[in-house]
Amino acid sequence: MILTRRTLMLGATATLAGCDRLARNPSFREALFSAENFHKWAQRSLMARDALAQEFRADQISPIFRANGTANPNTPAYKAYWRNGFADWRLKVGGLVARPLSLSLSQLRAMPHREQITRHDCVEGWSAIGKWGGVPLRTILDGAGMSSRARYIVFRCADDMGGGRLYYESIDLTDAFHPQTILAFALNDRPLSVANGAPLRLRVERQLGYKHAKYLMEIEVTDSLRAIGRGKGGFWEDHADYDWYAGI
Ligand SMILES: Nc1nc2c(c(=O)[nH]1)N[C@H]1C(S)=C(S)[C@@H](COP(=O)(O)O)O[C@H]1N2
Ligand SMILES: [Mo]
Repeated sequence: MILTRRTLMLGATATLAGCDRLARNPSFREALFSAENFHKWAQRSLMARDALAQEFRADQISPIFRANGTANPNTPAYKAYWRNGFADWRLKVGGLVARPLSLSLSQLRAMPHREQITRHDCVEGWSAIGKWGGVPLRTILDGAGMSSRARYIVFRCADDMGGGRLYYESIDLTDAFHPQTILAFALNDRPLSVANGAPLRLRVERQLGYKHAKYLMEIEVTDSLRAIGRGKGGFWEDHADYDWYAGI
């Protein structure tokens, strides 16, 4: 609930006070921040979704960037990748694209990249500041050539959340093209550790921690989230009613 108020207060204007009241109602809230309806609300609310997240100074970096959720996928497939330094790992990019891609870590590292010192906010109530290095998601999507039907980017991960259900998340094209949305392979000038999502994880700086998919395996460009998991666009959205839009 606090989360939703924060989202509304930071993202919108005083004219949304009535909306804020409504947003405390759980079923209205679920509708408002679902993938299906969020864009309609955002368009009407003058919400500046292209604004940059705050960046910090190097001396503000947290001494330890704690790990949350999966800290090691520990599957036979992931262990095999890890054992040889992720040399055989590939990021697949597919779905509604002209040119499906399969990118190695060294190919990703050779692309133009970006560094940013940002604060990660987890819904469970902790934050950490870290310096991330990686390739803008936009560069990858431009390389693959998205169809004009594209509406969402789905991220599929290597970790099993139980019963063979792998972690997944999704964002819309506004966040996909945001300049601070990167596929990060470095944290605090070191290769990403297993705990923090090696070899590659999403940083989507205008949203809460659970949107930042770790252990990336596959990116799928799609026009609908209906066929992904249970249809709400992410593992926690499907299994714990988290909002699909988790703006901060
Ligand atoms: N694949 C995967 N990505 C994930 C998670 C996870 O369990 N698996 N947890 C999420 C949550 S809730 C948070 S807060 C961040 C934690 O990132 P960190 O471990 O680098 O702190 O990763 C997010 N991405
Ligand atoms: Mo989180």
